[in-house]
Amino acid sequence: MILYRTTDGLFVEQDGRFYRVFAESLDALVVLDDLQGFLRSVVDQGDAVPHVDTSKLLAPIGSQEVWASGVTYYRSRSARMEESKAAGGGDFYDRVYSAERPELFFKAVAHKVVGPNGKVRIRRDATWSVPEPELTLLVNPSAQIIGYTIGNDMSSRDIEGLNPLYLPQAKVYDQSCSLGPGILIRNEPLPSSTCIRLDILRSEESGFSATITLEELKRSPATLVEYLFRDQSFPWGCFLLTGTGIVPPDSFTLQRADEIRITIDKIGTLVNSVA
Ligand code: DO4
Ligand code: MG
Repeated sequence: MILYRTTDGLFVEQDGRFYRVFAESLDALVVLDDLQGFLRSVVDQGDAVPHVDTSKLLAPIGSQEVWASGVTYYRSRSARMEESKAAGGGDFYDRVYSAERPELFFKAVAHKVVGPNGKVRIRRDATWSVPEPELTLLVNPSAQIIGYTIGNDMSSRDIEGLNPLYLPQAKVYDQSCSLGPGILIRNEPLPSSTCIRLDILRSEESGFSATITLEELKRSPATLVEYLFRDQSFPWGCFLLTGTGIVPPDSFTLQRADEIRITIDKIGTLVNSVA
């Protein structure tokens, strides 16, 4: 089942049919003890609506904070070691990749998040920007993973590479994160064969494409969530991006009007352009 938020309200999709979800907000659903069971009853009891206007999709977020994990794939470790080598920061990335404690950082609140077909931004003071396509967990206030969506952790690699302490500036700014198109509501983990695909189109032609599977994710989603909830509460739940395993070559930087398409099996495709 996939939950969508639109300007016309909330809808759940099952087997290609859409059902209206009568709930005050996404927040009211995330705090339920059994969201999957609740939505199943909506599908079982409700009449399907004839049509949902996908041009009205919104980012599937309410009052949740968005957090992100770092250096959870070998490719991210190597790319970051290289970009921060001159600044003497390279060793940090190898150490965090091998450490027991993961890297977790604050990424966004709703007003910095862009939805499906919206425009993500590159910083005006950055010269080297990339999208980071990441499986994203929806976690309820009891620290249970209740859903999965697609996240784009937009990153300014030149700023991050200057000094690891500049990470918040490289990562957190207006329109630096996108989420969507909907949330796959699922209590069970996703299979390790789950594929994440990134396509970047420039002038409607392929600029960069790559895929990776969850088999290469070094830490389990459950472990990432366990660390995030240590000494920290989330009354409305939270989103947690699980890190990127795809990094374009160093010669690549995003440009205005590029189109970013991120596809994850069972969830869908998140499409954004660059403002
Ligand atoms: O350590 C810097 C950020 C890492 C990150 O965002 C990632 O690996 O996805
Ligand atoms: Mg990232």
